[in-house]
Amino acid sequence: MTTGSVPTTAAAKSGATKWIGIAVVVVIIVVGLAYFFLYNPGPTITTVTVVMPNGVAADQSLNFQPSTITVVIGVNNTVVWTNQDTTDHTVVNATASPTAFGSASALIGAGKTSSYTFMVPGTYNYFCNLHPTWMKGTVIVKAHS
Ligand SMILES: [Cu+2]
Repeated sequence: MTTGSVPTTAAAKSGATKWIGIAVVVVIIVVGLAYFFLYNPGPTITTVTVVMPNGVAADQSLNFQPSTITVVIGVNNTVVWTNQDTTDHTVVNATASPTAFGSASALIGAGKTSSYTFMVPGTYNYFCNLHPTWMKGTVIVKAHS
């Protein structure tokens, strides 16, 4: 038994273990980054549905459902109004602010939809000009954080 050979072997084993550990960590990081950059699908933009419920043309207790929504640009800033009633309705921007949208002459027939994509942050009040006293809604548009 020679002095020095045992410590040298132990040091060699310790060094190999360390480098294997480092290699494993590097591989995990590289694979993780590759997965992130190759397969990250990016944000999924979804739509928000606002219903014009059945009976809203006559029943003044009904309204757009939900009557107030909050959307985020780049996330869910396309709003789809769905007419589930049996008669026409419209979506008209009440104040043309921050930007105008909708149309008093674009009737949304029974079973039809109309959509708008909001690109400017702000609070948009709108109404149905055929039933303006009780069909009133608000879309709050927020910038992406
Ligand atoms: Cu209406």
